Amino acid sequence: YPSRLNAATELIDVPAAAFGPNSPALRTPDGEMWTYGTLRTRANQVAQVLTEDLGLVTGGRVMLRAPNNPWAVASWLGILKAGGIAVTTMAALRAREIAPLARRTRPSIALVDHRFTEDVHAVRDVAPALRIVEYGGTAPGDLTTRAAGKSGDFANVDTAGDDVALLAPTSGSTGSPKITVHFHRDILSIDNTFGRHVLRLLPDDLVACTAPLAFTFGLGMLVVFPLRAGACALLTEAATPPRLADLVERQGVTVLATAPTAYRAILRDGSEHKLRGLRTAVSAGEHITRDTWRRLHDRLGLKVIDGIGATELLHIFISAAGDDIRPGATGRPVPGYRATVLGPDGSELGPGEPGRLAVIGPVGCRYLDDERQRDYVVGGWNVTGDIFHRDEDGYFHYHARGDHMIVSSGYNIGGPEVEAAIDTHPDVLESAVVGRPDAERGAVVCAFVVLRDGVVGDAAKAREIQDHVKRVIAPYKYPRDVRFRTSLPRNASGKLQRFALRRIVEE
Ligand code: 3SK
Repeated sequence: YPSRLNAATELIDVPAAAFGPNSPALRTPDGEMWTYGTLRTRANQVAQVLTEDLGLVTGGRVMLRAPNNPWAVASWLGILKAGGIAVTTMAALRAREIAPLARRTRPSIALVDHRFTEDVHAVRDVAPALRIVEYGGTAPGDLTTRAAGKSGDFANVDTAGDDVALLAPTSGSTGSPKITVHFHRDILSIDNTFGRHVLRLLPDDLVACTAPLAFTFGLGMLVVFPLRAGACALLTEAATPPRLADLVERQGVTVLATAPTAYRAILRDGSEHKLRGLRTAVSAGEHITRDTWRRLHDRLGLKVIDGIGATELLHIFISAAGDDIRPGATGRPVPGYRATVLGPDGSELGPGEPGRLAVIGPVGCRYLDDERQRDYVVGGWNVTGDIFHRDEDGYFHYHARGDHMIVSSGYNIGGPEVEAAIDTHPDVLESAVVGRPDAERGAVVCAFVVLRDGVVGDAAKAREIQDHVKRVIAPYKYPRDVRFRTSLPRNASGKLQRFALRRIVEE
C-alpha cells in the first residue's frame, strides 16, 4: 500500500469515477436509493460538518451509533475523509455498555441516529465534552440539515496508510470489551483478500447482510466490498428470517450474508424458495453445519460460502467458494493469510489434531491499551479463541469456541457480561452463564441463578430477570433459558466449575 492513503478515496471517490456517479450504491427496502455520486457528496458534506462546524482535527475520534441506513454509511466515510477515527458502536447497546467504550476511546463527537441518542446522553458523566449531533430527527443542528448547507466539495485529509481509521469494539469473553485498532490500509486489505479472492462481487450485485455496520462483518459486506466492486448494498434496519427471505425475493438481492441461524430459520419455515435469485450466499459469525449447508445446496443449488473471521483481523481469513468448498470444512486460508493449529505448549499441530487456530496476514490484532494483546498475539501469530483441526489438504474444520464466549445467532455474547447484568437484579444472589446448544441459534444463553433467601424461583421470576437483563445490556444478550439453583458448583478453592454447568445443558 502507498505510504499516504485515505481509505475513503478508494471506497467512494475512485469507484464513483470508475463506475459512474449515477450507479446505485445504497438502497433501502422502502425505496430510498443513493447513487455513488450522492454518497460521495454526502460523505464530503459530513466531512465538512465535522471539520468546519464541529472542530474535528486529524486523528480526532468520532463515535457512531445508528442502525444500518444510508446516513450511517455517509457518516463513516465522512469521518475517514476528514482524517478522523470512527468509533463504531452497535445501536442495540445501552448506556451501561457505551460508557466504558466512551471512557476508553475518548471521542470528541458522536454522530447518532435520533432514535438512539438517549443512551449516549446518559454517558455524559464519563465524556462531559462529547458533542452529540443527531440525524434524522427534528433537533436543531441536525447532521442532515448542517450537511445540506455544505458545498459537498472536500479534499480528503492526506492520511498515512498506517494512520488509525477505525476503533471497533469486540465484546470479548470477559465482559470488559476489547477495542481493536485498524488502519486505513487494513480496511482496503479485507477487500484485497476475501473480497477479491472469495466473494468476487460484480457491479450488478445487490448485497444484503443482516449484521450491523458496527460489526466489522457487516461493514465489510455492506460498505467495503460493494463499493470497491461498483455494486449496491441493501441497508435494512432489522430483518428477521421470514422478512429476510421476502426482502431477498422482492428486492432482487443477488448476494446474501448472514449467520447460519437465519438460513436454518428460513429452511424451517419453508421460505427458502424465496432465495432462488441469489448468486452467492455467505454464512459467518458461527459455524454452519454440514446439514444446513447440504439442504441449501440440494434445494437451491447454492454453494454457501462459509467463513471465519474476527473483529481483531477485521474480516474473514478462512473460507472457500465454488468448487473449492468442502462441505463440513470452513475452508482454507484466504489468499494473503496463513493459518495453523497450535497445541497447549504453542507448538504447531499436525493434520487431524485439534488445537487453537492461529492466523497471520495483512491485518493483525492491535488492541487499544489492553494487556490482553499478549494473549492474542503470540510469536507473531494471532491466536483466536477457536478450536479447529487442519486436514491433509489444508482445509480447516471447526470444533468449538475456546473461551467463555457464547455465539448465538451469529452474535458473540460474553458470558461474564450477562452474569454481571443478572447479578444487578435485587433478588439475585449470584449467577453463572453458559451456552446451551440450540438447533436454531447454534447456542442460547442459559443462566443458572441463585436467588436470595425467601424469593421464589418460578416462571414469573425468570421472566422478570430476563426483562431486567434486556434493560441493562443489549437485549439480544438476555438469557433465553433461566434455571434456579440453591447453589452453584464450586471446587475446594471456591472456583466456579463452569464445566459442570455445561455438562448439564449439553445432556
Ligand atoms: O466470524 C466472525 O465472527 C467475524 C468477525 C468479524 C468479521 C467477520 C466475521 C465473519
